[in-house]
Amino acid sequence: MLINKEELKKMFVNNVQTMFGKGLEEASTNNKYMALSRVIRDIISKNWLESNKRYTKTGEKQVYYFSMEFLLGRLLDMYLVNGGIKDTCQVALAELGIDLDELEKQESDPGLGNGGLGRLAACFMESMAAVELPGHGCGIRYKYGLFEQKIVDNYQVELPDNWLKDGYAWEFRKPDKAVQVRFGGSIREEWDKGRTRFVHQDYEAVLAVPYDVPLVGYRNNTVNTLRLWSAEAVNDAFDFASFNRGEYLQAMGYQNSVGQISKILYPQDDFYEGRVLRLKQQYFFVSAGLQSIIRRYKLTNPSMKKFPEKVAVHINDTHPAVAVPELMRILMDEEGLSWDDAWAITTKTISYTNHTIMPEALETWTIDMYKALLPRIYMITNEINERFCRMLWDRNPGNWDKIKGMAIIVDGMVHMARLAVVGSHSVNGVAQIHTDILKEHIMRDFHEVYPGKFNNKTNGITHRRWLLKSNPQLAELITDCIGAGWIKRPEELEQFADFADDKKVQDRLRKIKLSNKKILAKYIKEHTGVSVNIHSIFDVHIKRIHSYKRQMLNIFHIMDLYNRLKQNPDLDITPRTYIFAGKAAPGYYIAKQTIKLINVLASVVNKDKDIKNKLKVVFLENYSVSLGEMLFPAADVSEQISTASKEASGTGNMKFMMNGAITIGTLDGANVEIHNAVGDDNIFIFGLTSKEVFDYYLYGGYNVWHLYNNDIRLKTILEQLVNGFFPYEREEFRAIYQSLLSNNDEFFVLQDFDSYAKAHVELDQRYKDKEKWIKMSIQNIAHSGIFSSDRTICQYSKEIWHTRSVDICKGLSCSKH
Ligand code: 26Q
Repeated sequence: MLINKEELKKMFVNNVQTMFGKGLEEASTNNKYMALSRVIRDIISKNWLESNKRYTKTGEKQVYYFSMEFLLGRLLDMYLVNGGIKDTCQVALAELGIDLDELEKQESDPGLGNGGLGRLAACFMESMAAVELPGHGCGIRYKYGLFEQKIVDNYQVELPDNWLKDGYAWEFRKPDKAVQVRFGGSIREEWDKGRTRFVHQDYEAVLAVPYDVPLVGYRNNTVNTLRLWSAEAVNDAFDFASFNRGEYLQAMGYQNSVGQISKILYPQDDFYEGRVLRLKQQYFFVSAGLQSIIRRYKLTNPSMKKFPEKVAVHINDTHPAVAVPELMRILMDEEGLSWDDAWAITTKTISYTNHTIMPEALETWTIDMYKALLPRIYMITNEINERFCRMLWDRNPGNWDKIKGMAIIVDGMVHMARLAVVGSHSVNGVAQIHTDILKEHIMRDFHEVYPGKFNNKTNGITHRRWLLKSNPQLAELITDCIGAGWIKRPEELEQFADFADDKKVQDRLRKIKLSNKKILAKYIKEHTGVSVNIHSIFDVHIKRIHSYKRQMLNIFHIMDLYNRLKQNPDLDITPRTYIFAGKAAPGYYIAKQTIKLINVLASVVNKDKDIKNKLKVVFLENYSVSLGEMLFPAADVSEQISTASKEASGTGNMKFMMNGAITIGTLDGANVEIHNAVGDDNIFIFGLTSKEVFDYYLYGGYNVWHLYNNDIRLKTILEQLVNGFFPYEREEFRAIYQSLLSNNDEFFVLQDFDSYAKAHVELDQRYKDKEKWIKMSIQNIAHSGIFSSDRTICQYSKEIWHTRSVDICKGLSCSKH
């Protein structure tokens, strides 16, 4: 993006005047932020227009990434960095006596996602623009994003996330591009020129209005689009005559119910509840998205034949899986295609990523609900199911059990993952081990039928947000060593390994880490009142709170350390600061109790003089993208300790590694690949393998009481949960105690405790060798390039979407990856 300093100043001051009627002196920080964002918005729109024109002119294949969640993070700084105008902007503002950092903090951090899946979508958007791929997002403009978390009396309290209250600087409302989405009613069949026509009647129409957010590529001219749909009332959606007859309440009821659709993001992740509003949200944005894609396609293409050559639709988990029957509906009912032609186009167009193997996350809808809300979509889904089951029958005549286990509609339920597999040409997992588990366990039967559909695409993160933007000092050090090529070609980070033995580089890296820890320590003091020692090990565990992610294992280990320090205050350990952050789903009792336990434990440990400040525990409230940007650069240790086989990939693990933290983790998700990348010496691996976990589930043989009775550390810790050890109600943590002991410790917390504790001892010893540690840190950074989402996106592009492979992808798709 091109702008010089003086021009920028002029536009900025002018905006302050015209937008707020104020001079610079009177303008508030927020006024100034709004004025600056207007300048940037204007600059971006020029390139945006150009990109769209280019796409139309060249007619190249477009990718549409459908996702219920986009966890974008703040955008101003990314726009400046990617646009190459950050320095200009910083200097221009400084000359006006304004600190850019202060303005940037004014931006709300839109929480339109729960966690990994939503953040992955946002990283993908950034990378697609960076590698000049015509890739756009399609999602929902929730009025309220993921709740704001407050800790009150040690407990999580949820507050609404009103991110739009001051207006959002980066969205462009496009009312002329609105489309209608229809719910309910019934289907009438009519004969028309020798074929059946399906007429949807008595439906309720909703207007889907798009809000577009520009996605700016790194120092190129690409600006892609994230289109978020908002639900509004259609003026003529109900009969005004009946309104006049006094059915005022009914009319108002309609207005209200429409508003609900895009009002709130469901706050569960990896847990499914069959709520009709959720299905409504799904169909709402999928239908609106597909209608607008087809409208655009038809501007330059006379027939639907070439649709799969021009359009790829990717569905982020099964949440947008109604895209399969919806595309069929549009192709058949609106474009007049036959079933077979429509089916060929649909399956060639759609591809699907699976993000979880947790059975409780799999989406299924009751037939009654699905049919009542989406009558035509139900008919089509039913037909897809019948044809699929017939095919299965031909392959396995008489094998009802097998067919039942695979049918899309069975026992009164519609299975969305099965619909997604059958209706797409590609199914991918998000890390090698996860894809293997899909193929061998969860989707084994499907893999047998469609072996060619299954493939792996290990997740990635955008190194421009998670390193260049959030750790500018480290970025500068790397650039000083290996040049700036890594920003466009992250595989070049590898060259940083050549500096592992360089004393000056080691020293600079140490200082950078310390300075990032200082910033975090200040934040911790301000937000929790706890003073932490910046020379202690910053051991960070940040992610959604979930039993399978095993925050409990970390807590138990801290409790054991505390118990040992109480017995022997001179115990030779490096001082540690344990930092937690993460949200629990509001209805997930054990997860909320886990947060409470961390906070209660923190209150015991932090004020105990006996342990001589060797241990501190903090829980930071309201984990978000912005908080993550402060935490990853300040971490020494990255906790990635899920029960093996349960974490599909994880992406926080990659953010830590890229910022030089050392992983302590199980062989789960992408930890396996991180381990391969850095080697045994640069990571601490412990615990059961996924095979061992599966074997326990299959053959039994695990008895939690055995461990309870034979390991005094575990017995002590567990009893401390219920014996009044914590200065809280004695029975407060009974549920956690029970969940472990009565359910035979479903996630093997006790089983992995000993090897986890040993890994920590090893880690502690290694940390004492300052030089060894910093070398490990350099190795981690240097090998993090393959975890850039640029690499991931290039693989999707080449192997799934078959979109133009641009130059920049060349180095990234080498056989090594
Ligand atoms: C489904 C139905 C109803 C309500 C909510 C949901 C729902 C919402 C969000 C189900 C799942 C999610 C999110 C899942 C998720 O974030 N999975 C994570 O995806 C990451 C990106 O691939 C992986 O790195 C993580 O391992 C995986 O847990």
